[in-house]
Amino acid sequence: MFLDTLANHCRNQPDKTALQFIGGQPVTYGELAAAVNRTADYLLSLGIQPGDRVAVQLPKCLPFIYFHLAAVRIGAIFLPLNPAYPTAELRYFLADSGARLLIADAKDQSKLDPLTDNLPDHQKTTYIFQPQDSGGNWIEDRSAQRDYPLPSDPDQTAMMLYTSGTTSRPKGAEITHGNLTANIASLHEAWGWRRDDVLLHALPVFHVHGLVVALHGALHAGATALLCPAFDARTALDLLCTGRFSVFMGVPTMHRRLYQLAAGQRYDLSGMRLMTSGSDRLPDDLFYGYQETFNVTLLERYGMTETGMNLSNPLQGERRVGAVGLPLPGVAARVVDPDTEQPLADGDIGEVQIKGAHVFKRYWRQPEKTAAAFSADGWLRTGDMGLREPDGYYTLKGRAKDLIITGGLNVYPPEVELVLMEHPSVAACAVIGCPDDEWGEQVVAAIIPQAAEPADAPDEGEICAFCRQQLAAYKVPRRVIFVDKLPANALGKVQKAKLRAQLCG
Ligand code: MCA
Repeated sequence: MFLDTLANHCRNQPDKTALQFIGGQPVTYGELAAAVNRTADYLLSLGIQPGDRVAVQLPKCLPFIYFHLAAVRIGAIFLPLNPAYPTAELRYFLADSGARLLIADAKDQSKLDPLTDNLPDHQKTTYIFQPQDSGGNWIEDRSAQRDYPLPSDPDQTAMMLYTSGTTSRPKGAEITHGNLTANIASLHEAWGWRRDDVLLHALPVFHVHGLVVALHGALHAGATALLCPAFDARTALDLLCTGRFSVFMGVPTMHRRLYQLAAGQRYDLSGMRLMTSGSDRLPDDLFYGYQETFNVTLLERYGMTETGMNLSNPLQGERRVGAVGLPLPGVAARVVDPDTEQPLADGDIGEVQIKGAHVFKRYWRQPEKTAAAFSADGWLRTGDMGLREPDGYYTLKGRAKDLIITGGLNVYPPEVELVLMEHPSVAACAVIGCPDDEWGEQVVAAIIPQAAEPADAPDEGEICAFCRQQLAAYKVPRRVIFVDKLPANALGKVQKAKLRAQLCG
């Protein structure tokens, strides 16, 4: 399993650098093992048991990685939380997961203490002072020597990641040790990970993309990851130009910013072994622009939180513009008629469905939603529409579900609509995604105001401020448009395609 492979690297190459934050000290594989052991010792001293949920809301930093690896290696369930979540969202995740422990940034203590006081399952919050420091107040005096048995049941849940739904509050997708291992082994093979790879890691670590695909990928290979605390295009481009790196992974918004920064100048990054793009569709102009500007053909791939990676353009062979590639090793894919779930002929558009050892176990305490996610014969319904070319390449063609992707992050319109409807001046609303060059899509709200008098109508700033109290900033509408009516079908359901045609312009 992934943890065994990592443990072997820690034993066999203790002096090799595993991780290094920009401007920070290198952490060797041996030091990583010791820090993770000490952190595991700390978690055990708090009474954390296998199966307990350990929530971590920290910026991208070494303590985040130590707590992640320590929690999974003692058999607890690691729950990463976006630091951008406001208290209202955080309360939901902690209460729903029944997290026993929260690891948080000490700067948030005054905000978090009153929240966690009222959570029945919550036992303790550990505050980390200066997360960017490599040391840690929680590991002083802890043993680095104890040898903990690694979880051996592939069906045991290792992590839980919340994904939103079209009709309900976010659900915790349970990812098992077996899922992690299957996914990382498959990517290792497909992308030819090497021990001498050096990854420039600029993604957030609270998603599958940054945590599993990028970070686990490098650690599983026994390679080195240099981490940026946040993505900054200038820093990333300067680093990529040093020639020190062989692998970089990003979302289209990051690639767009790098491309725009180059502003027509040529930079030869062809020494990079692998530059990938994912989490949202890679626009054609960016694919070609990258080739011209950086002498690099981006490798586009397709995944989701519930599965990790499913499809990928090949490392060797054609990286096809607009396509998400071929099924990864160990992954089965098909395209079906969304109504009958009968497989379709090549070239016909239908729902993409996935099967394999990488597919998640279930939604936390949601048997009905879990059952609804799978077909009768066990295929995962991705909700993404697409087609298969006769030579096996898949191309995505929109979504069956109501979803916006902005900057590589998923926003479910119903979640934003529910918040908007709580505002006293909103009579009705609909949230859509409008195309945007930088972000892929932008969140836009169409609102029918309550007020009969124009003077009483709400203003855009007030609506956005209201949303900001309850939603992470990336979910807050970038534009609010007041309308007299919303296009609806005979059943009164808002026709979002029509609304997009009217408002996106
Ligand atoms: C930040 N903002 C955003 C986003 N990110 N708004 C919409 N969409 C976003 N994705 C807000 C900020 O809160 C801020 O709001 C304003 O935009 C400007 O922030 P800025 O500093 O420009 O943004 P940034 O911090 O540079 O972030 C942009 C980013 C980031 C680097 C593209 O969003 C990012 O790291 N995206 C990657 C997401 C990712 O890893 N996705 C994988 C999940 P204000 O000014 O109002 O405060 S999907 C996944 O894992 C599956 C498995 C897969 O296939 O990969």
